[in-house]
Amino acid sequence: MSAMDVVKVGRQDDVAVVTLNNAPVNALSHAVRSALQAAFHEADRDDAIRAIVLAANGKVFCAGADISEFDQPPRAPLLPDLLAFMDTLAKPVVAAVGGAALGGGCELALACDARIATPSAGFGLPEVKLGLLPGAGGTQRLPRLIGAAAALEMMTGGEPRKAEEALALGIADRIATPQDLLAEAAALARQVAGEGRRRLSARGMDAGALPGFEEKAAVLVNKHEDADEIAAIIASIRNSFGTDFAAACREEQALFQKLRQGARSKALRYAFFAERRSAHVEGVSPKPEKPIETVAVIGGGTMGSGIAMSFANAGFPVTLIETDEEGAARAQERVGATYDISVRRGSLSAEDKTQRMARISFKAGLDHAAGADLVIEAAFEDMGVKRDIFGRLDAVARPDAVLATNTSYLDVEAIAGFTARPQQVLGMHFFSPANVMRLVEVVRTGKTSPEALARTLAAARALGKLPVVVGVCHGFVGNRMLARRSEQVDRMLLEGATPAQIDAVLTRFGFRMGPCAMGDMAGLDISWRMRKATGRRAPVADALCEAGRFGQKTGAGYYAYPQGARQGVEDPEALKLMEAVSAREGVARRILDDQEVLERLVYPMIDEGARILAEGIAARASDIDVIWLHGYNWPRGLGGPMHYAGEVGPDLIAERLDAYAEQTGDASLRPFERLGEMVGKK
Ligand code: 3H9
Repeated sequence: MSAMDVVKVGRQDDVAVVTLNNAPVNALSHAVRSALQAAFHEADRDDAIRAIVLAANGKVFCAGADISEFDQPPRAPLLPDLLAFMDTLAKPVVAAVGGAALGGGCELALACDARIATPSAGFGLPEVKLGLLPGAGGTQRLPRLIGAAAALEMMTGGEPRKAEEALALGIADRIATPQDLLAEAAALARQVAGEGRRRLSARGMDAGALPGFEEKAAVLVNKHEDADEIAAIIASIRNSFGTDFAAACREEQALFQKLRQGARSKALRYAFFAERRSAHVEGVSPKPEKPIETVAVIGGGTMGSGIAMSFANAGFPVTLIETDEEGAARAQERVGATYDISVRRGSLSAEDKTQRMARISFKAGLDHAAGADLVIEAAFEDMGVKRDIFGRLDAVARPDAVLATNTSYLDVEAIAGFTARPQQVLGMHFFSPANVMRLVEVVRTGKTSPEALARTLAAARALGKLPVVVGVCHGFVGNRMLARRSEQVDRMLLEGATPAQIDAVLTRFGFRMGPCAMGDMAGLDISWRMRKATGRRAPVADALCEAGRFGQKTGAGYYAYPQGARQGVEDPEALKLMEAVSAREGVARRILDDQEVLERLVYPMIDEGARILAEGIAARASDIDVIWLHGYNWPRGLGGPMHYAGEVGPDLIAERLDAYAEQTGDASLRPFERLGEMVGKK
């Protein structure tokens, strides 16, 4: 698209209409900024023009700065310069906002003299989610408009305000229907032309703008110690209390540039694009020919119920199938009880609960899957059970239905083989709790058809989930990498580390929970049973389970949980037990330093990620990162394991893994020979 096309200029009598036309989201690329400046300049010089309306084509008014330009050297006109130029115009500009005005897009609207919004429009400053502060005058103009405390909330929360709320706050001056938006904006522009411009830069901060700001700021500083962007937002808003608008804007830009160049914002921007990139699957259309409309879920346990709720929440009719009437009744109770928790917390109205429940039919017997476009099996994790279900489903389900399994570990290729339509079989690996977690690993076999995949991905996206396509292997991407970490947890406990040390290392790294506390919460017996079934060992975890220490639910695991406590405390008994296991296994105990603990937890996972990429189980390193960000709470400010590997350097990681393999005699630590090549694979 040429620079001329990204902004269109038209007229409504004596009002120039400047329209953003940069699909898909009207991001303010260099071309758009240049074209906007030229259009404003022209309109200002034209004697036949009294005022200007700034409008936009498409669903999004403007998504702000073009984030993909942040890794390149800045090119004039910069966005702050463009907005400063708008302040110099003789004629007023009114923003006609028919969709989301975000980040620089919101700042662009704030640089206008007034804003008219449609009911579905919104205003937001989400820069904080990218580790940034608004860098085009937002920290100066917004406090002048709505007060410092309200502006602080918007900038540090990052969530947009809907039109009605924006009107109440004073961000929007009026609401108009989409049909009347342009005409009303033009009328308001003419009115402002008669009254004189309403530039926020010319307005001082009045005393009413300040109350509540410092109290809110103090709370935020406490809560987000490590987030430089929060401190920068607070500092920059404080600058707005002075009268020198231009100097405060210069300071804001300096803070913005510093954050933009930092590792945290780089990782957060990477995560933003990684999430969107994962939606593009080679050979698979983003729009299926026949979208999924009806769903059946087999198995009303925790997973099945959560999956059914996800669909019901998004408006899909769902049939939740159990083996008998009692099972169906139990599932209904379970779903009702889960919704009740949300109602009690105030996050769901009783009316919404009723509506959602009404979308789920609780039935006994597989025959009830007959009408569904998509059937998801969430039954017991056992190949015999899957064989039976998929064999019978094949006879019952519509010929064009997609048949999915929610298995976490079993071979989806083999499950597809239980049907006469393997091209319509795939895995949908939801994460627990399925009604909350966004990640779904969508497992494609060698035979899965592009249309079956397209239908599944579109359905998952309709639920607000983040589906990532992966190939068939034990544990798929996430659990396969996790297994490498779990091996090292056990190994290091055997060598002398403590659960508290391991957990503290990972929480300092940025995880919300360490692996031992997590294991105790989930129950150690689940993986113990799985190890026994597959003939694998984890000497420390096995010994804990043999002693009846299954975690929180038994009052003891890696930690002790006295009197049903949810937070574990270090337990001398557990440590004694570990010492005994070390002696039995002939492993000399020593003190491991925290750096070794961290590297042995994280680097083997990265190594496994590289193997996964080399095998084509994941298409891109960034897909692996999306899985870890959304399925396992990898700290977002570190981008994901593969992004982190790029920052640390794969050569160093390989060197450290080699050194640990040498030191411990654990050959599983030897690095993959193509580690460096794979980490760089975009
Ligand atoms: C900023 O403004 C800084 C300023 O304060 C100061 C500057 C000096 N840039 O999300 P979608 C792409 S920082 C470049 O799937 P939706 C996206 O990658 C910015 N590209 O659509 C995707 O590409 P593809 C502050 C962008 O309808 C396509 O557009 N603003 C940008 O689900 C569609 O995106 C933000 O943080 C961008 N800014 O959601 C807002 N935005 O098709 C970021 C999107 O190749 N954007 N793309 O995969 C959003 O939150 C959502 O995109 C939005 C639409 C809600 C707008």
